[in-house]
Amino acid sequence: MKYLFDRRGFLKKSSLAAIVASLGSEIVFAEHLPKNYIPVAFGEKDALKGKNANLIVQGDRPWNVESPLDLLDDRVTPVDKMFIRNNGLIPETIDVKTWTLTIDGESVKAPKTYTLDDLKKKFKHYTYQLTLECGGNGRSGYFPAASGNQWGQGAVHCSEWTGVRLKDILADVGVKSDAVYIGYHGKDQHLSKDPKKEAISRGVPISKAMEDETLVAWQLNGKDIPEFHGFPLRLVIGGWPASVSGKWLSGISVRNKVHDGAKMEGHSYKMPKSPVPPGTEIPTTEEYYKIIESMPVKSLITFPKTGATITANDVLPLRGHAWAGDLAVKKVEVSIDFGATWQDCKLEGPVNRLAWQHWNTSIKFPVKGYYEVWVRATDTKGVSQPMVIPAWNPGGYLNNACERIAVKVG
Ligand SMILES: Nc1nc2c(c(=O)[nH]1)N[C@H]1C(S)=C(S)[C@@H](COP(=O)(O)O)O[C@H]1N2
Ligand SMILES: [Mo]
Repeated sequence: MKYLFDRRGFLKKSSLAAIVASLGSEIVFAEHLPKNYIPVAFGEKDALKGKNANLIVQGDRPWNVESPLDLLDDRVTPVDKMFIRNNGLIPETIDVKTWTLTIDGESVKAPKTYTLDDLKKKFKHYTYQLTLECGGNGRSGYFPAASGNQWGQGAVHCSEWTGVRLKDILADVGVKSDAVYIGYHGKDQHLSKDPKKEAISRGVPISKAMEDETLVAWQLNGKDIPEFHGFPLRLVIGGWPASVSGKWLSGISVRNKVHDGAKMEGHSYKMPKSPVPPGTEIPTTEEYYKIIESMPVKSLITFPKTGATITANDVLPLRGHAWAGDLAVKKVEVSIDFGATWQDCKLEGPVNRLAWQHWNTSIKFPVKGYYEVWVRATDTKGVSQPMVIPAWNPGGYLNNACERIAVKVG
């Protein structure tokens, strides 16, 4: 259907007859179609195709889709239940045969380009389960509302990624001693469709880039990465805001300064260095803000769903996951008395570093009535989740308050 659009992607009025032909029906009120308007039927592909019907749509341009917590019950998140966070529009055409990854930047000895085949043949393959949580997960808990997707707590997944280590690629390219940061480049388009603008181009310090678990991946849960999650190649970095895991990966720049790509500026993915009163804006300079690195400790109840009803004397099984950015979780507790007392849960170790951990317990309720179950995780440094919403911040990031569900015992 390419011929319907001009060079900048705008619909040509003259193509109305062609549109009608490909829609297979007349456009009623076509005379009211604004100039350059793209009918929804010709918009982006449907991100919900093949996805679980209960996902929550935050928006469709760009596509942002959240997982209700009970859908996150699997130990390894299946593709159909994974949240989607796009900043731009997915690439229109993807040719796996000609797809390349170019490593460049001030701090490489010489730029080098790899085909997908080169990557697969040249370097050892690794598979890791990695927790990717959007930095803005939980944003809807902040008041006054911070701008951005009003995520509940479902912008997180822990799936299994297969690829090669970024550090092996960087060793092959040759990195200079002044390297401090890497930044990724993806083939998705900016919402404006201006080819000079990137939708997002973020990165991490070179030390994080060089970790064993930092992958350049082509598989998700044992199959090709699906289109909306970055097909055919993706940078995957667990434990940090998922925005550093670049989808549709075509380039990595090794920088001699903090990467300055799209969404590294302003207060994007940054926290104030000291707390600010709710609703205030502060200058977006380094003096006031720091870039978010490792994500804070957090836990979810994925079974049962909030609102569960059980009969008196029944024992309620409870389970979920917990994670703590670069650290591990050492304790998960639940409370049924609004935080007055806590009971320890069974907690498994992670399958590998940076994978979420599973917890479970069962609870007997003393009498009939309304209860809330609260869950609280503590990381290996002894830091626990707050029971109330943590410090308000202009970007609405890092809300790791205890998750709570309602339970009725009747
Ligand atoms: N190229 C590219 N990579 C991207 C994004 C994007 O819009 N474009 N979104 C980022 C953000 S903000 C998040 S939270 C994760 C979401 O990953 P998912 O859609 O696979 O769940 O991808 C990150 N990588
Ligand atoms: Mo994100």
